[in-house]
Amino acid sequence: MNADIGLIGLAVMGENLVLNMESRGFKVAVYNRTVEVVEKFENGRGKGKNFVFAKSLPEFVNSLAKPRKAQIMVKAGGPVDAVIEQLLPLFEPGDIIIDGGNSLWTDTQRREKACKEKGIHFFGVGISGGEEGALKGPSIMPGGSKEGWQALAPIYQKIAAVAEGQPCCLHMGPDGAGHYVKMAHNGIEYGDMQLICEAYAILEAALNPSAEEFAQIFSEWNKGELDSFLIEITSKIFTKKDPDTGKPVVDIVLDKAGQKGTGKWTVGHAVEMGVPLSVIGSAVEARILSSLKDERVAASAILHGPTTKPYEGDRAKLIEAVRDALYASKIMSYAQGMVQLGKASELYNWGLNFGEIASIWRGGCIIRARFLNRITDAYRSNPGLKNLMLDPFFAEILQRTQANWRVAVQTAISYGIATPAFSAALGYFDSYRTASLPANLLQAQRDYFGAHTYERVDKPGVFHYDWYS
Ligand code: NBP
Repeated sequence: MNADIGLIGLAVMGENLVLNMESRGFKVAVYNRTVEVVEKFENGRGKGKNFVFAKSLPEFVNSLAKPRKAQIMVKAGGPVDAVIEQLLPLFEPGDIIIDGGNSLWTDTQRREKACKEKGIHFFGVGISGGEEGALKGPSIMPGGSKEGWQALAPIYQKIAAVAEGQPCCLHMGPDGAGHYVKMAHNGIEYGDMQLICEAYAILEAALNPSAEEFAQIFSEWNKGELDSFLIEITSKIFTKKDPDTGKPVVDIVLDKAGQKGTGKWTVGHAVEMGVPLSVIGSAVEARILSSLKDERVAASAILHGPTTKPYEGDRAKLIEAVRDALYASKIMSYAQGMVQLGKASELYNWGLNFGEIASIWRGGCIIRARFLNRITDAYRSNPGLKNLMLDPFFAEILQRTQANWRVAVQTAISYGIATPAFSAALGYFDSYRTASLPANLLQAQRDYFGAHTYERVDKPGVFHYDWYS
């Protein structure tokens, strides 16, 4: 009974996480439903290391030091409930069950409540960084009781990535807070990826750079404000050649994007709470549209875009404009994501700390980026910041980049290139900074057909006009 922690589910993520834990000095018990997987690990990557290779759940539970800590790392949904059900009769009050998968936050809330009734702490822990991050140091977003966190912090803060000397793991709040923050992180990841793809699409349509030139453009961008994991891997993608054809790999990959669901959850809940999440929404829809490959191919023979000429302007200036548009649009995406987190925090009384959230995304995770330091600073200096665009640092960037942002979107429009996320980001900026929107006409329409009433600009009260007289 001396394993510091146990983990159930030795698939890609689980295996790498336990190797990470063991490498930091922890003794880890491991178990997997299909026991052969444990045996394979015992004779493979886990051989000779400080693990308890449990072949049954009772053996696994009995090997854990008290209070027992068991992390579930199985497929989200029913499998998590199945494992909890098997663990509960073997656990005692004070023990801790952790779900480290991508679970829906409402499932986590339900599970936390059920475990609490039995005196057991339940933690929903978001883990980002893919298999590489799991092994070398991910960004970790834990949600659960303060008391349980005291017991878990020494382990999770030691296996997490480190950014600016700080572990990328802080207690997010109670019950579903950690899984919610992870979900919002995934939504932002969708936005970042789509924005990069749109930058690529505009440049390709207007300038048709070679793969080597694209690699150079992205690698240059990665040296400045856009410095991030996703820009870095994008520059590397353009350098890879397909061994069969000798063509750039990017040119032989089919343009049909997949998705696992966290983007849809993020957008769905934002809409439910009345939070605009147009950049991430466009990114989710862009993946859906991309998946309609056959329909798009058929439509391309019927519906034609504008007749275009080779770009006649300055190439370097257009590249700069697209870079600025990407940066400004990215700021909009994070601004919307942070507003969503704020609204969810109010709704569930989580007390989320946005400076801390931005700080733990600076390392280990897919959206890690230099500008997260600035977001951290923005919320640290003004925890009540209503919208990231109002922070003086970001307001200045938006002022400085907006002319180029418009050039990039105009160029896309003139070439008939779809840039839904760039356009949605600009639309959000223009709407948010506008004192008078055309919603006066909208209210008049609502009042006309449905007697929904309206307010006036010149006096208080609620009014209805007799439109049909
Ligand atoms: P998978 O999501 O592919 O799940 C496979 C694991 O689930 C196996 O260990 C399997 O056991 C176990 N399992 C299943 Br399926 N049904 C079970 C059941 N009813 N009872 C017990 N065990 C069951 O693994 P993964 O890709 O490592 O991801 C784990 C979690 O981490 C997921 O929630 C995922 O969304 C999340 N995540 C993944 C990544 C990533 O990059 N892959 C990144 C971040 C988070 P078996 O061997 O007996 O079939």
